[in-house]
Amino acid sequence: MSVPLTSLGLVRGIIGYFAGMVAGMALVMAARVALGMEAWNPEAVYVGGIIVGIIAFLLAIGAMTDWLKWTRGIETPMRHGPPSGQPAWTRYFGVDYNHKVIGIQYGVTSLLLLTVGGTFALMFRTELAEPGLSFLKMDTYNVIFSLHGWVALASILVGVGGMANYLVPLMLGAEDMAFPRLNAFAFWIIVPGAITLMLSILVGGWDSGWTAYPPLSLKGAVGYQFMFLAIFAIGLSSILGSLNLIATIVLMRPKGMSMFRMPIFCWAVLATSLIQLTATQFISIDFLMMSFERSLGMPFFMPMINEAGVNMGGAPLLHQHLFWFYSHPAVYVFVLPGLGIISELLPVFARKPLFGYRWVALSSLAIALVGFLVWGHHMFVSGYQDYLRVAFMLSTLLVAVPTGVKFFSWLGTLWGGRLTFPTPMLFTLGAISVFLIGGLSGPVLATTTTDLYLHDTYFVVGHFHATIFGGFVFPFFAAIYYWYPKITGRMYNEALGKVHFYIMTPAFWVMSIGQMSVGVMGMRRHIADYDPALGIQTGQLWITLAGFAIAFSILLFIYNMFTSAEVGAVAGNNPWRSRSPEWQIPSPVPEHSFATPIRVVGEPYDYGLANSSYVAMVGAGDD
Ligand code: HEM
Ligand SMILES: [Cu+2]
Repeated sequence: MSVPLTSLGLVRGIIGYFAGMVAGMALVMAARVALGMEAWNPEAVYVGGIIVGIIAFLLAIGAMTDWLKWTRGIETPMRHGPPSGQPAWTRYFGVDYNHKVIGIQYGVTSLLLLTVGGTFALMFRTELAEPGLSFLKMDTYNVIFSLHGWVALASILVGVGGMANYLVPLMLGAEDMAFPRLNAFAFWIIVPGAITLMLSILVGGWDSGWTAYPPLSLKGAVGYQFMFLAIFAIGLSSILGSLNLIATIVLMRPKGMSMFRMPIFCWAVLATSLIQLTATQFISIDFLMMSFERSLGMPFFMPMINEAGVNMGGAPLLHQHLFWFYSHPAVYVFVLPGLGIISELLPVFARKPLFGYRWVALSSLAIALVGFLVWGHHMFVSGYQDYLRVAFMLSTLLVAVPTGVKFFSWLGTLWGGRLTFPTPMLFTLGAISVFLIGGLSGPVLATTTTDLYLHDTYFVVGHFHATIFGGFVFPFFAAIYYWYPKITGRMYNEALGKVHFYIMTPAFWVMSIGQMSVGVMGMRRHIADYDPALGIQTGQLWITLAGFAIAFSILLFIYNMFTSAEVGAVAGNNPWRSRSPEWQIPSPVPEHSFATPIRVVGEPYDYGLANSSYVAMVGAGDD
């Protein structure tokens, strides 16, 4: 069936975005002329364009249509299924309220961003493979590594949203999220955000790295405005999405599912959402203030010392505090859901109960809480008061306790289990190994004395790539392989999955341990070149080669996902013999997931216990 392009919401949204951008720019220019100012001022004019562009995208795609109807008293019945008269695939390219569709939209967007962010990485890693500047100019290098940072982080946030949206309602036996329209809105605002982020390249880019420290971020090209507002849009998505998830988890559990009988992934999502709901405001307001300082001349961050020596302006350190008050807790947003996936999958593939369920559940909350007390460990060299260093060092080291709880639980679950090793299990074990490398490098950085040397070196780069790959990327792949049969009804190609794993995991070890080593030997982060005298060429080359190997293995994964959807063996309802609700219904999951309500009648992870079950389907005539 041929589908006119404009019947796809996404196409209408993109047209709306650019039309809105032009209109917004014209509006600001007209206002400036009316106020007697020169019409063209890139800072102000682009800001107007971006804001109107993002709103126009959402209007054009229809993400606010129902709400606007409500303001006029018009009823809007819930839509189900693909748009009438169109093939089923089109629903993925427009506003759809079904959480499973939205989950896939998030997931695919995440993989797209991962590919784009990864491509940037391969570009600057090629530059770093040998000393001297080979093909990038210094300015371009800065723009590319900066973009790599935020695009990759956006990919993670979106991937987290994908797992949570797809899985949480299914794990609760619920038909959908608490607020389906808000759910669609929270997804679709990411798209104009991501477009805005990419457009920054056309106007000079931005070159500070994702942390955007002033004064550089206040002085650089107008591309900064695109980044600030893009992150604001994506942040709004985080806030709205997390609100929705909290409401769903708290209010929509089935009969018999007390909090301590939820699938453990739901605990991870709850903790994550609490962070997102409360911390995201700080980076949002911070980036908005940056934007205002640049476009309206409000001095929040740039000091202005007058003749009397008095600062009439702002404080650059204020940005660091606001930024890290979000961005430290945010690192747990990146990893808690993935750690939840690890805890979710291990019992299935070990055929044993999850060791210390309650402790694992509470450790997620504890990590979320302590995560708010440690932001100053990013600022040991910022020049703040000495006593703060001690406080932040100690609070940071405290994080090891709840994280350790998770590790012990994983080991306890594996101990004496009847283990099998299909691809999802391999990625789960790979995740633990990688997260361990990252986790162990944390306390080295958290100790002020060592951090004074290691700050801003490649050691930090190695640290956070290992935590993020162990806490998100590996578990994300585990999750995709694991739920692939549930989503598509077919099995992925196991041999290809294993090849993906056996290339990516050792390559990753080489990459992150290599990054840490060259860091200790003196390689600075964020720098396009290095002195051959450091003796790190071999290390740099290995890191680059490992990066390419990882990228290659991910291409295999994408190929596997595409082809297996057509030719994979039919999976059946429950190929992994899981006890979780989503595996008790057909694959692929029908439009209205559960034909009858479910009731929880036992513990979630009593694998290997005779005659125990977790959920029962409530048939007609039951209570
Ligand atoms: C849980 C997973 C973790 C993630 C996802 C993570 C992520 C990150 C990221 C992204 C950065 C770099 C920020 C930047 O761009 O400057 C970083 C730096 C840092 N991390 Fe972690 N981290 C994790 C665990 C830990 C742990 C367990 C500790 C300590 C016990 C720790 C201590 C630090 C310190 C002190 C820095 C600052 C280093 C510096 O810039 O000098 N991290 N981490
Ligand atoms: Cu931190």
